[in-house]
Amino acid sequence: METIKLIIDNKEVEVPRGTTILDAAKSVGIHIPTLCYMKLEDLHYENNPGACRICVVEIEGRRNLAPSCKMECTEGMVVRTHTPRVMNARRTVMELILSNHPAECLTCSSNGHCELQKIAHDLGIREIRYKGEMSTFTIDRSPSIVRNMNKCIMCRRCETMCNTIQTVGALTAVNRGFNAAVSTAFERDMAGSTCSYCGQCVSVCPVNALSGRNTQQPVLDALADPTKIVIAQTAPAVRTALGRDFGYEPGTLVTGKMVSALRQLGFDYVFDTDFAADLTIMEEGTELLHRLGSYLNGDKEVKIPLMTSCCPGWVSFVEQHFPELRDNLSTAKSPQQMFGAIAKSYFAEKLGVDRKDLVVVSIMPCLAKKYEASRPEFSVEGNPDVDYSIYTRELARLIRYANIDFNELPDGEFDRPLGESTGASVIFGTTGGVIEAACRTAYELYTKKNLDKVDFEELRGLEGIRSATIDFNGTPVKIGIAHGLGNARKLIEEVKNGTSPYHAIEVMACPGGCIGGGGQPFHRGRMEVLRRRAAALYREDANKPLRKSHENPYIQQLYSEYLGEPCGPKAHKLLHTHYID
Ligand code: HC1
Ligand code: SF4
Repeated sequence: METIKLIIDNKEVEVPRGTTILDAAKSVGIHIPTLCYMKLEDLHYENNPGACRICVVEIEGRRNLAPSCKMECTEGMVVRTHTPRVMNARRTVMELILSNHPAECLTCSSNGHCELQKIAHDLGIREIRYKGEMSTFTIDRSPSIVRNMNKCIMCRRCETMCNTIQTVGALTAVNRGFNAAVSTAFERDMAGSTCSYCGQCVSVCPVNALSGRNTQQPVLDALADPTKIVIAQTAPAVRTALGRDFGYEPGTLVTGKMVSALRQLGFDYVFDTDFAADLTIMEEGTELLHRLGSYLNGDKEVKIPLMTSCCPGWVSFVEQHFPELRDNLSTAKSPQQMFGAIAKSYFAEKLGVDRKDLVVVSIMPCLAKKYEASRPEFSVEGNPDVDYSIYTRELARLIRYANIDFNELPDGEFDRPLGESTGASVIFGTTGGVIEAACRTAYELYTKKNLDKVDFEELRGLEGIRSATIDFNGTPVKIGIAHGLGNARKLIEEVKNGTSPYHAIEVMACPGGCIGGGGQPFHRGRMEVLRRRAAALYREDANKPLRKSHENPYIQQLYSEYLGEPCGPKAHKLLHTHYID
C-alpha cells in the first residue's frame, strides 16, 4: 500500500494515500470536531456530505481553509487544526447554525448528550450574534419516534442510516435553504411512512431532531397508583449498556444494580425478559423442528427458512417490504410480548387478581418495542399485554429523577418465577444469540442427546452477514444471520428468489443486535462499544449455572402447571401471533 507523509500540528504522520486529513489526524490522536461526518468501519458506513464545515483546518500554502473530512492528504502537506483563523471560522459557522436552532437545551431530552451543545461549549460560544428566523415545522409523533425538524441541522446522518445501512428509504431531504428538512415520502408523518421504527436514525442524530418517544410519565403515574401492581421486565441488552449513563465503562454488566434501582423506583415485581426469551426458544425451537421435519420429509408447502420474529423492526420491515414472505417468520411472539401474555394470565391467576390490575412495564434497548407493545393483537379487550415500554436511556432518566445513587446500589436479584433465566437467553441481546440459543435447545430435542459444547463460536461476531452449518447428529442445519436491515435485505432477497441455502435465519434490525438498539446510551458509531457490550453478555452466559433454555426449572414448571406442550393449543393461543398483510 502506497503511503504518504505529512505534518499535522507539528506531528509527523504517515498514512495510506487517499486518507482524509480528518482520519489522518485521528490516527495520531488529534481530534477535529465535526457534526455531519460519521464512520462505522465494521459496517462500511460513512456519512460524509461535507455539509457542516465545523471541521475546517489550515493548510500551509493554501489561501482558503479546507474541510478536513473531504480533503485528502498529500505528500509533505503541513496542516494546522486549531490556529486562531481556524477557531474563528468554526465559531462563526457554529453561531450561524445556532442562529435558528431552538434554544431549548434545558428542557431538551438530549441535554448532556447533544453533539451540537458539546461543540458549542468546547468552542466557548457564549452569545449568538446572529438572530435568525426560527423554523415552524409541525412535530411528528409516531408510536416510537418523535421527529422535530425545527432542531434539524441537515447533517444527513439519519438519511444515510435509513437509506444506505438500513435500506428502508423512509427519510429524504426536502426543500432547500431555510426550509430544508428531512422528511418522508410525500411528507407523510412517520406512522404513515415505510419506517420500521428501528430507531437507528435516532441513534446517529447529533442533536434531538429525531428522538425516542417518551413514556416516563404514565409509568410514574402507575407506580404512584396504590390500586395497581406494577411489574418490570428487563431486556437482555439493557444490563450491558445502562451503566454507561452512570459513568461505567462500555460493556460493564450492571444487572444487580438495575434490579435494585427498579425496586427503589417502586416496582412491585422485578422480572426478567430473559425468562421469556427462554420461553421463546421453547416455542420457536419446537416450531423450527416441526418445519424442518416436514421439509426433510419432502413437504413442498412448508415455509423454510424459518425467520426469527423477536425483533419488531425486522418484523415490520418484512410486513412492509416483503409481505409475500411473512409466513416464513416464526409465529412465536417476541420475548417482550410472551412475557406480557404470561404475566397477565399465569401470573395474574397466581396472584388471584384481574389482568387489569397489573401494569407491565418493559425496559428495552429498543424504540420499536414501543410500537410492538401498541399493536392491537397484543391486547385482550383493549388491555395491552405490555402497558408501557421504556428504553434504556429513559430508565436512566427515571433513576436520576428519583434521586437514586445508582453507583452505590447493592446488587439485587430478580423475583421469581418470571425472573429466572439461563445463559441462552442472555445472549439474545447480541447478533447471533437468538439462533445460538435455539440451536442449544433444538439440538437436544432433535437428537435426544446431550450437547456438551454449548458455545457455537461460528455463530458469533459482528460481521454483517454470517452463516454456519450445525451438525444435528448427521443432519446439517444451515443457519444464516444478519444484523442491520440492509444486510437482512440481502438474505431475504435470496429467500424471495428461491436461492436461499438456509433452514433458519436470524435477523436483528439494529447493527450489533439489541446491544446497538436505538434506545441504548449512544455509541455514535464506535463499534468497540458494541464489541464490549456483546462480550459482557457472553460472559454472563458463561457464568450462568444453566445455559440451555429447556433446563430452566421455572419454564418447565410453567409448561407442566399451565401451558401443556410447547406449540400445543394453550401455548399457541398465548404465545403465538400473526402478521399484517
Ligand atoms: Fe431484544 Fe428480545 S433480544 S428483541 O434484541 O428477543 O429489544 O435486549 O428484549 O422481546 O429477550 C430488544 C434485547 C429483547 C425481545 C429478548
Ligand atoms: Fe429509517 Fe429506522 Fe429511522 Fe424508521 S426508525 S426512519 S426505518 S432509520
